[in-house]
Amino acid sequence: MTSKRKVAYFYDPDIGNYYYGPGHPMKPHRIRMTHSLILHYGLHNMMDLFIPAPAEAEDLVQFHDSDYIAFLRTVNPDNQDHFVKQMKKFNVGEDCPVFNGLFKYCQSYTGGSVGGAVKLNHGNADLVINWSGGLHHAKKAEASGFCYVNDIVLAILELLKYHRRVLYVDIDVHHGDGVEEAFLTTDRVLTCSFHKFGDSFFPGTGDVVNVGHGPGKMYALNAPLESGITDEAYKRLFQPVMRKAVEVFQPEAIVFQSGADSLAGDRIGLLNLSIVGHAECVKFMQTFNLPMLVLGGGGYKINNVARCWAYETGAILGVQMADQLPDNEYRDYYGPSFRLVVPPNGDMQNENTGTYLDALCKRLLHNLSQMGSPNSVPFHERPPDYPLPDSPTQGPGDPHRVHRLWDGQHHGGDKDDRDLPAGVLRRESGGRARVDISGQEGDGEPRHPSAASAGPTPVQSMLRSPSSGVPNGVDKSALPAGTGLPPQGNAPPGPTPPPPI
Ligand code: V1D
Ligand code: CA
Repeated sequence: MTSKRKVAYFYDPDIGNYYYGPGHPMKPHRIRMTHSLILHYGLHNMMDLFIPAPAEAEDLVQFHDSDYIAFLRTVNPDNQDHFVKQMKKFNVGEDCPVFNGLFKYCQSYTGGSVGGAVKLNHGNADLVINWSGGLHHAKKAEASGFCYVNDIVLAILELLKYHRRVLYVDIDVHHGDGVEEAFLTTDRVLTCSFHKFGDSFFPGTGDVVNVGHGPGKMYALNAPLESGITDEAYKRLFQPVMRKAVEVFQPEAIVFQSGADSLAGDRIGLLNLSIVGHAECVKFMQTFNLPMLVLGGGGYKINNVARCWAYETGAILGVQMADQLPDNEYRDYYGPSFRLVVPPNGDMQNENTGTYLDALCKRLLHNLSQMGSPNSVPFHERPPDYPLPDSPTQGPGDPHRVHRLWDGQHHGGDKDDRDLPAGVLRRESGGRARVDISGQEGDGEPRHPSAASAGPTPVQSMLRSPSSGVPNGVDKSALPAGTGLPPQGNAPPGPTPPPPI
């Protein structure tokens, strides 16, 4: 049943060239490795492939501060010494370094996520995958945890133009703090994060008692975990909580952050999930048959990240994949097993006791029961879409808009007799945009891009007054009418105390 859904996949052939620097755990090369497996398993034949259109500064300021975006656009490794004060202010440094092409990187991964949301909004896809997205820590005016621009917040804002309620699910080992914070006071987004919590584990937020504020109270759900959780234990918590979340919140779209640092053996994460257990989560969310955006996130053992996201692409498409990895240009990364599925660590202790997980599950189900039922207030007005090429908002003075297609450029590929969605360019077969499965030559080490970011162009602030009722950087004008004031849900008159944990 799930395999009949129309799946769109965003991939930028340049993404693997961005390089955070020596010793940094975040390696965009893992996205290229994932893509290579997807191609060599033949999964690309079952999806519509798109190159993301870069998100422009004016799009990024729908969430972020304009001076922060202007800084990201301007700073580069050669001039960063002139930006010492701003780097401190915007938390750019060790975790979030300045590297060549930084702004283009942000434009690319964000373009995939927002372009994916546009596709879902227009019914041009039922499910969209962007493995380069999912950078859940970025704040309104601050980089954090390897994340600069929060593509997830921007994609959810886009989905909210067409969908009353969006469910956000985050299985990265870290708390999805940037997304939670952005929507902390609205009842139109339910954020749910499962994460390792305690022992100063980054970012240190996401305790079970943090449930949201004001109209958004009970619309933030946090599942703090101890180290070593297994597939079986995770499933026992994840499935009932997500089933209940969908039942009471009645989302019209789902955004799923599939961070692969929750896998066993990750260089930073401390959980013990297998690829099969990880994929069970995305498959479970797919059973609700709602428009769904599937994003990447963390993941620092890059061969396992590529295995995991390729396996999940197959799972989404309903394909049973051979365990023997197909030959591919990154073969050397996958030895000695050369298998798709790697077992979890049998020696690792699951520090989450049955008693703890039962109490946590009960507490989360209780929190969800406090949400009240959503009402069905219709949309009165819808904010404009991102402009399409023939949009009247594209003046001659706006060169960025001329060739801009928000839902990406078609990769070409083998589907020569496919009906193309309206407004999507098709490139010539064998043309520049055709997928090159040969990958990069040489030793497989990421190349350092030389692309310099654009010059210092000030970004016009599109943010309205902060008294909008949707704080934390979310521009109320970007949300459909009624957001934030008053809440949509029919919350019960008074909360009942939660069960102990
Ligand atoms: F080990 C490192 C080497 C070089 C640079 C950074 C790191 C590193 C490892 N872990 N940085 C971290 C985490 N940072 C700290 C800092 C210490 N300071 C007080 C904070 O503990 C950040 C971990 C980020 C995880 C990102 C993510 O996996 O959640 C993610 N999701 O989507 C994209 C990334
Ligand atoms: Ca998480």
